Amino acid sequence: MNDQELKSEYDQNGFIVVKNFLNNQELNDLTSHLDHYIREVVPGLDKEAAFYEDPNDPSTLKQLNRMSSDPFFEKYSSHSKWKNLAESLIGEEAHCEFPEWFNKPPNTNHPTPAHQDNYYFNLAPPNVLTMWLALDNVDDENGCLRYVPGSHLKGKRPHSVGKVLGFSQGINDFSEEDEASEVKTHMKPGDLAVHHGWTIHRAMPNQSKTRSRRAFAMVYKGKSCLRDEKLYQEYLQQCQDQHAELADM
Ligand SMILES: O=C(O)CCC(=O)C(=O)O
Repeated sequence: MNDQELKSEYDQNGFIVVKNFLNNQELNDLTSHLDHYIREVVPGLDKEAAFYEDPNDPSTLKQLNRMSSDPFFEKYSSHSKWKNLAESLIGEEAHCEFPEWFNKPPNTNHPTPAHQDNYYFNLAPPNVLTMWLALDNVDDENGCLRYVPGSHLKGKRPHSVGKVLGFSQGINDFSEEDEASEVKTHMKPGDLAVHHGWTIHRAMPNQSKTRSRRAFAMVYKGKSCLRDEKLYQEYLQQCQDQHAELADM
């Protein structure tokens, strides 16, 4: 598919999947830097930047936020292959503040609640998207992403604070109708899913005993996006409250 066809699918469904977005060499380059970062840098990060399923077990690392403190990843966020696709889909100049990394380690039981990313970002106009690159084979068993097609055209849905660290809020009126229309994205390492800031998505827990479900992600925001500071500060407060509550459990 060319960029125009991808954009037309993105505009209609609110998400696209690009098979083999990275070739083997590009993927190896990225994964070797990720391995190095996880081995050398992550052990020294504070608990806002690295989330563990079990804080006493490093093998349960599940999420890395704000990876731009590392020179490789700071530069990677303006990688032309990613930025060009993001700008073509958004329709204007866009930039990424920091890369992120998501995992569902084997033998863990955390779902990704149904949510809309722009509920967290609070940007208007909502010219924002998330690019999510599979680093493992991703399928029903290990918790593939599930999208509600067209949901980006229907605006914001109500969310409430939940108990999944890293996903402070989930949609509280997720319906049977939403579930019936969901599309599951089965992916291979190097495949890319891209979703709009209002697209409803979620993922089931990883039910595999042996396979992880790792992904590298970058959020691109259009030049014209402005953040609603009041709503954003409320969101940050809710994250802090959730962290305090989970620490007490
Ligand atoms: O990796 C996941 O399960 C969720 C990722 C996600 O919600 C996102 O990148 O917007």
